[in-house]
Amino acid sequence: MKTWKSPALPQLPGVMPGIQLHETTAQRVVPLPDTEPASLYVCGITPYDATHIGHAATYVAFDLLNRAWRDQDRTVSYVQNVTDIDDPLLERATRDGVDWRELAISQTALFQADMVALNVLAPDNYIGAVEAIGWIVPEVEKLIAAGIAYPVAGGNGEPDGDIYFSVEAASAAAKSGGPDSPWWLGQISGLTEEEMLPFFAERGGDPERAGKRHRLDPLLWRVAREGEPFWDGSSLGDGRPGWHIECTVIAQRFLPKPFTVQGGGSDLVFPHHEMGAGHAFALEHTPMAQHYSHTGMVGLDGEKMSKSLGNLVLVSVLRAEGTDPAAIRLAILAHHYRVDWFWTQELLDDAEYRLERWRKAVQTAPDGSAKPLLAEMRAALSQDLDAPRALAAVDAWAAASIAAATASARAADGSQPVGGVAAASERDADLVSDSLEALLGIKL
Ligand code: 5CA
Ligand code: ZN
Repeated sequence: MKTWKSPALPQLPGVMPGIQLHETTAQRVVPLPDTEPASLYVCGITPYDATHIGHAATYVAFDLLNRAWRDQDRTVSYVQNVTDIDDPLLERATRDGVDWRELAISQTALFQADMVALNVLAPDNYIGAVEAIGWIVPEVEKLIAAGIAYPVAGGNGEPDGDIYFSVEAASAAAKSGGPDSPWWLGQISGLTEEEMLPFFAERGGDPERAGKRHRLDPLLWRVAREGEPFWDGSSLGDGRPGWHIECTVIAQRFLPKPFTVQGGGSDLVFPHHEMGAGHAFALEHTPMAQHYSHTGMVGLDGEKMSKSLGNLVLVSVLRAEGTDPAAIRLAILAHHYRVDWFWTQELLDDAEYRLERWRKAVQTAPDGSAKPLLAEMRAALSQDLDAPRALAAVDAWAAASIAAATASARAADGSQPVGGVAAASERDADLVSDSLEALLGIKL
């Protein structure tokens, strides 16, 4: 699928120090592996009702990582999917009486326009589930041949032949002699099976489906149903793929095995990233990713912002109302990516005020002030992408710049003695602008 266009980044003097990032499995902040290329897979949208502030916050968070890596002069390989066939998309299309393809195409286009407006760098490969079906089918066949996937008999209105992934067979196969990092159910999420069950049921799983070997076995291939779209599944029969296998196959096709960072919101830890890692290990005998990173959930009025609840603040609606997208980005960056937070109008007002102040301050950037600011921003971002700390450093710099400008204006009109005030410097102004653009994605 076509991806969007990224602007060239300004080159900054020096490089970002080694990046530390929280790791979900280890539950602590650790140094990121420095294998080349730096490779990133971030789970993309299911294209109905795109793009709410929660989505935007997740993509802005991993955009900070992308920018930090580029600031280290690393080669970055970034892949994102778009789940352009899945139950919730079909349900929405049916509810609204629209063609599911039209819905997916229009919402994907809207998402991409939002990403451009928010200055989120594009992935190198943007891949739809539908275009991946031809790659997924042979992988599911491979899992069946290995005894890790199995068909379920029909009944209760379900047809014969849906294919499921056996979490027990996969855990056993991985434990018996894989390399250092075998997968087992719970490796990524750290949850017990009892804790997994409600998440599994809530997030697309079917624990009660009759004929499964284990209640937590996830779907790999859903055979065609009356009135549902389907594709040729070769020996699997006509049908469509399950959710987790989509991301595993796309990631393994376009990125190293394992790749560096798997990203997404914390709602994806279980079952999506747990099962995706299980599929990856079963297929390739390597972990899916070296590092798992998850963002907090953004909410509205006390609840998680979600398409199913309908409590959404859409980026496209804010833009249509004339909101500066840089202010939306800045409102997001005011929160550490791992915390859960709630969107409010006040946050946007604060961000607009901050942006205005920075734009004013850069006109009188004091001589010699840019390099220390750049170092502070790099230090903050290299420590678990601490954007709020980077913003605080820019705020302090802006306050000093505005104070210096005020003092030199007073000196010029004779109301204050001359001396001790750094002159405004164009070189510093340029370096501050470039630093904000390259590291934070904020254009002054
Ligand atoms: N298509 C799947 C991933 S393969 C999916 O989860 N799509 S989504 O449209 O529901 O979400 C897209 C991305 O935004 C995911 O990474 C998800 O974890 C993240 N996300 C969804 N809701 C929120 C929220 N309220 N706050 C923060 N991130 C969110
Ligand atoms: Zn995914």
